[in-house]
Amino acid sequence: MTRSARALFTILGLTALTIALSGCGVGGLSPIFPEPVSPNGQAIYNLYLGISIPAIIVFVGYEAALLWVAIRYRRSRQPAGYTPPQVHGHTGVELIWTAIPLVIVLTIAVFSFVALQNYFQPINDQQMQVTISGHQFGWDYDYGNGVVVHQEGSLTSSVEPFVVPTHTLIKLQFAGTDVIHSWWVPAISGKTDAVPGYYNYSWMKIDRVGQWRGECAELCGVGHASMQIIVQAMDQPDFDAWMAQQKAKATAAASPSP
Ligand SMILES: [Cu+2]
Repeated sequence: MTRSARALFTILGLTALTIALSGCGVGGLSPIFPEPVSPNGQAIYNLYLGISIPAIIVFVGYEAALLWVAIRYRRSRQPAGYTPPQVHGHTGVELIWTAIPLVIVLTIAVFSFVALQNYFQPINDQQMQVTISGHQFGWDYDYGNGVVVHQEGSLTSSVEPFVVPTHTLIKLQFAGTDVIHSWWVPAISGKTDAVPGYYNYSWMKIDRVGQWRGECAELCGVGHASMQIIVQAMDQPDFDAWMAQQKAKATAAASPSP
């Protein structure tokens, strides 16, 4: 094996190892798409697979053809002074390699547009609404009943979870109080910017109990890394108990004993 071939295999091996290790989810977010738990997250997941699988097939096929030509027709196998056929333009081939990518890009555009229309518009039939505001550096979740969860923390500290009930359509209203942040929990929905001055909207509906991780996806300053997100879904009775506890805490904080 030549030196360059060995170097190539080393790089490929290290890349594979990096991806495998970061996929373990030791503290960090996985580079592999997580299993979606909300219908809008499922829509992104389906698009992701629909685009990635054909793209991987095209990539592997193209690279294999390129390598085959480069090896099979390499200079050392040709007679000395050999000049390959000189081809200048071919209307048929040029039409084909323009039309195929055009069809591919238009197909992706149509599917993306349909997903955006179906799953990423503000909703009106919500059963609950939470206002999420991003600030330097953390998130506040206002349930609209006096309870606000403050979420702040990096990978090494504990992060207060944003608690939601299962089987409930929750409208999310996003605001920014200083600079632009972006709320992103890959398993639940797409990135939604929290912008000062106006509201952005998204929603979630989670049908099982669990915890999902996310983080601020817009570089917002020196404490950006401490804008970690944890969403915790509980069944309705557990959620009601949690909410009662939070209400008691909020009342106690509002009226401290003398
Ligand atoms: Cu941020």
